Amino acid sequence: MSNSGDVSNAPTDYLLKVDYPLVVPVGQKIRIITTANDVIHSFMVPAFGIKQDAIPGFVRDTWFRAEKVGDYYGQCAELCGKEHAYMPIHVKVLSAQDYSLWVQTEMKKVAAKRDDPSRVWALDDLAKRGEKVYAANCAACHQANGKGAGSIKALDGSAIVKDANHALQIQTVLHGAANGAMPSWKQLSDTDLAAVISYTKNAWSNKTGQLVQPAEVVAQRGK
Ligand code: HEC
Ligand SMILES: [Cu+2]
Repeated sequence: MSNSGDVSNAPTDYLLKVDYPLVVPVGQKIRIITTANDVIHSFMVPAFGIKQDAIPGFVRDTWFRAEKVGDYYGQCAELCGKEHAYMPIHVKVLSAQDYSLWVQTEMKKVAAKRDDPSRVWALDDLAKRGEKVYAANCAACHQANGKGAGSIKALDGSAIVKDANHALQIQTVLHGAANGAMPSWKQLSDTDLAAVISYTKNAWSNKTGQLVQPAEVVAQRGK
């Protein structure tokens, strides 16, 4: 093929496809919370008129309400490094009915993977699992070294994390804090929550030896 510069046959979603799009219901106000763990990025979706910097050490928010179902694309809008061209954003807007179907399907997938919350764990096994939960969900804000940044509080040395009374930490992780700047994690399983809490209680300089079993998380959910 000649290099004529003709792009009329190029796919319209070139470099815009992602593995897991952001799925939202149509007509609802959606709040986006941004931060970053390396350099400044920017969350931009032109069709919704939103562009919000994602800044290490800061938690920022923006919102949109999609008026029509469909697939919408955006890209990182801050020149952030050599991979800048490969930070696509894909928002999939579904009707209320399709959205609740999607939620049900995802909940079933999660439930299928869920462990028995009455299992009693040894600290080593639970903390090992918690390290993975931490890397996947918490490190973007609190950093791999637990030091946080700016308004994102450090977990290394935190009085709440080291407290021998586990209730406050479990409640903080379940319900979030600071008006959502620390998000609620109640969608994680009891075992994953017990694991990540036990991990933070023993990682870095927090060598408390404390262990939080999934049953404690179950009990705190009801409070
Ligand atoms: C979007 C950023 C973000 C993510 C992701 C996040 N946190 Fe936080 N977290 C915060 C912020 C901001 C605070 C401080 C809230 C405040 O000002 O009280 C905080 C506070 C906390 C605290 C209280 C610390 C203290 O000493 O007051 C705990 C415990 C905590 N987070 C645990 C977690 C765990 C566990 C995860 C992962 C499952 C997690 N966080 C994911 C932003 C985040
Ligand atoms: Cu970027």
